[in-house]
Formats: sequence, structure tokens, C-alpha cells
Amino acid sequence: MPRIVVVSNRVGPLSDTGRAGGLAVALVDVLRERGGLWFGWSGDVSEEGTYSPLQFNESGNVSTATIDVAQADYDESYAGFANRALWPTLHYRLDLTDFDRRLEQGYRRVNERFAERLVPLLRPDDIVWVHDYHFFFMGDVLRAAGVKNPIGFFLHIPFPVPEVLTALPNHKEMIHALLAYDLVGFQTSQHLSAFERYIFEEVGGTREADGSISAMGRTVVADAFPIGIDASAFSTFHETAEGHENFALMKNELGDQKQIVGVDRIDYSKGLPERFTAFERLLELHPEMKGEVTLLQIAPPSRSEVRAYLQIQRLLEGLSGRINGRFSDLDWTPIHFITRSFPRRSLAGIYRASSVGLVTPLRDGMNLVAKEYVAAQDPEDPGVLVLSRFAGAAEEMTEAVIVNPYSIDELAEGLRLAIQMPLDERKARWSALNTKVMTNTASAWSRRFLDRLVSLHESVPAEG
Ligand code: GDG
Repeated sequence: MPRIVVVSNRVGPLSDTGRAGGLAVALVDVLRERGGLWFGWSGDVSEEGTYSPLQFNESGNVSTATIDVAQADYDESYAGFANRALWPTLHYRLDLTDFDRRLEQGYRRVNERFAERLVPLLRPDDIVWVHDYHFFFMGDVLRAAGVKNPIGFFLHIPFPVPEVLTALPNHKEMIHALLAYDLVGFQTSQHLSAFERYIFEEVGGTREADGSISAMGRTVVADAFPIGIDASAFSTFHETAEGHENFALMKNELGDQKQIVGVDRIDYSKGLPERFTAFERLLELHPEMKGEVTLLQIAPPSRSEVRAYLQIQRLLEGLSGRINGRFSDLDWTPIHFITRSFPRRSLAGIYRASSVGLVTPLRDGMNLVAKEYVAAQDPEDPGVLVLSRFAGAAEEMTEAVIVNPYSIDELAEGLRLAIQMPLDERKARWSALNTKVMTNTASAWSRRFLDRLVSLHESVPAEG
């Protein structure tokens, strides 16, 4: 089997420390299955930056290779164009974007340097899989350097409609670069069709007889590959010491009270202020729920070097303080807002002890928490998932209580419905959702993507 080379901004860890996000763990599984190399940023900023010596780590048939970045790379690319222009634009937040030529050039430069450092590590039969919005230009640079291997790209975050994407001053260059990949994957058919609309309407592209897309002198295959989770792990974590301990602790704390749980990195795309306000509305409209229902929001801070992230954290601290001040009693606090992270096994115990999983982003590529919450439930007494229609997950998870996160009343009503849902209906909805989560797992997702990438390359006649 050919070796897989995964490229992503953050790399590893290779062992399941319990702290890593779901995706990191899933990628290690794929690499282990086929043997592979994981290449990306070390997480360190140094003077040598992208010229720093490669740092290798090995575990069995999988190795990681990482390099540092220089302070200017970090400021202009990661904390700059990637997180101040691309992230907000692709999440429909044009009000938060910072378009600056200097940042754009820094982003390109970092893509070029990472590609240059990757080239000598590649073997002729490797399959290269590049991840996410940090590396739009990677495939283009690799091709220019003469790399002939199959190269695929998967976008973890939304691809917006052309009316929004075209606000990016360099949208044409970005998409031209994207077309250098053999296969471009999106999370949902909505994102795929937004991409196709851009290709057909904005740059006059056409669809070929084999389904591929040609535009700007290049041809690419694009498709939707909705990502999944390691579902069997999440369904059994409650049996581990950590999972069980947290489940028992929560159940004991809660007694007869019901808990609504949210788990999100602090990010303006996750709809957290709307969520707190909707919970407040629920308590206003249904005073009988005071003392009966609590909201636990776990929200580890992220990207705090970007101003918009600090602002949202302050806003949330203010909101939870205000709502707690207004409704708390001596023996009951409505909102528990915890801004630190928990190990994955503990999270599973917390999900299982919660009657409602509240996943209400304003925009999200997929949202893995929605799937983790479902997988962690007790089949005999499952909780209810309340899910934003703007999460990619809503395309598959239609048996959730689907809500519009911009409407506080609709959110509050969704919460009421979930809290009061009879056991029969909870079981029926959960069972349908769980079948999907258990079927479309992370490893099924990666296999689908990689098999497709390999088959595309095999169907191309060899040169000469
Ligand atoms: C991007 C896209 C897409 C969260 N808190 C803790 C913790 N987490 C884990 C969750 C979950 C992961 O982080 C978050 O994944 P999401 O999918 O919810 O969101 P993003 O981080 O924005 O991810 C998203 C995803 O990529 C994959 O393609 O679904 O749309 O935005 O796994 O459990 N993990 C631990 N402690 C925490 O406190 N260990």
C-alpha cells in the first residue's frame, strides 16, 4: 500500500493523550492503517523559522516531521491572513475580516516554504493529503516544483457562496491554486455547490463528461466528504475510569435536575452569546424551570492573539455573570461557564450525563461535538441533540431538533422541546442519529477520500 503523507497546520500527538481534538486522533488512525508521514508546524516560533531543522518523531509505522515558523510568518500567516481574513470570510463574517496585502503575501510565503521543505521528504508513490484553510496554495507550489504524486485537499470549514467569497481580494488566485489539487473535498453538498457556483458563474468554468470541473486552464474533481468521529470510542468512553468518574460526579451533582451541555472552542462562529441569551429567555418564559435546568458550557479559549477572540470571551463572561446574577438562588446557579479543556474521556462522561446537547453555531464546516454527543448517550435513556441549521452536521443529522441560532425565541423553544421530550421520541430520534454516526466514522471518511484520490490518479494515463 502506498504511504500517506498528511499535511496540516498542527501535527500530532501520535499517542492518544486524551487531550487531542477528535480530528488529530482520527488522522493518526488513517496514518497507522497505511503507514505514513505527518508534516506541518511544530507549534514553535523561532528565529530560523521555516528554515529550522526538521524535527522528527516516530511511533511504529507513523512519523511526524515539523518545522518552526518565524514571528513574521506567525503574525502574517497563521494569526494574520488565515485567522483574520480566511476564517471570518469563510464563516460569513465579513464584518470581522482584515484584508491586508502584507498578510496575504505572508500567507503565500508560508505555503511556499512549507511546500519547499516537504518536497525532499516525498517518495514517488506517496499519496499527499493536505488539510484545511491554512494551505490553499500548497498543491500549486508542489506541482510547480515538479511533484507528480496524487495530491488531495480537504476543507474542514465552510465554503461560502460566491457573493461572500468574492469579498476576498485575492479570491481568483486562491481558487486558481485550489484547482491544482487532483481532488478537493468539502464537508457538505451545500459547500460543494457553493464552490461549483463560483466556478461556473464567476470564472466561466465548465463540467466535463466525467464529472470533473475545468476552469482557468485547470481541471479538478470536487466532492462532498462529510467527516465523522471515532464513534465506537465515544460510545465506550463511559466505561473508562475517567469517563465513569465524570458521569457519576455530574449525576450526583445534578440529582433530579436536567443539564444542557455545550462544548466549543471560544470562537465567534459558535453562536455562544446567542446560546446564553436563549437560555435566559427559556427561564423568563418558563419560570417553573428555575432550579430544574442548568446550562454547562465548556469553552477552552483559542486564538486569543486575535482581537475578535478576546472580545467574544469578555462578552461571554459578562453575559453569564449577568444571567447568573439575575436568576441564581442560594442552591442553584443557572449557567456554569468553564473556560478550560477536559480530556476526551471526561467529556464523554459529561455528554452522557446531560439531557440536552446544545450545538448552535452560526456557521460550522461540520461540528464534531454534535456527533460525539450522540455517540456518548445511554441507549436506554438518551439525551436530545439541539442543532443549528447552519452546522454542516445538520445536512446529515436531520433527526436532531433543528434550530435557527439567530432566532433567540426559536432557540429557547427548541430547548423547551428537548427538555420535555418523552422517552419514546428521544429513543427514536437518537437511534436514527446514532446509526448515522456509527456508520460514517472518521476512518470511513478518510478511506472514502483516499480511495477516490487514488482512483483518480490511476485513471490518468501515464506520461510518455
Ligand atoms: C473544525 C471545523 C469541523 C473541544 N473542547 C475540548 C475538546 N474539544 C474537541 C471536541 C471536538 C473538537 O475539539 C472540536 O471540533 P468541532 O468540529 O466542534 O470544531 P472546530 O474545532 O471548529 O473544527 C468544524 C472540524 O474542523 C473537523 O472537520 O467539524 O466545523 O470548524 O472533537 O471534542 N477536546 C478535549 N477537551 C476539550 O475541552 N479533549
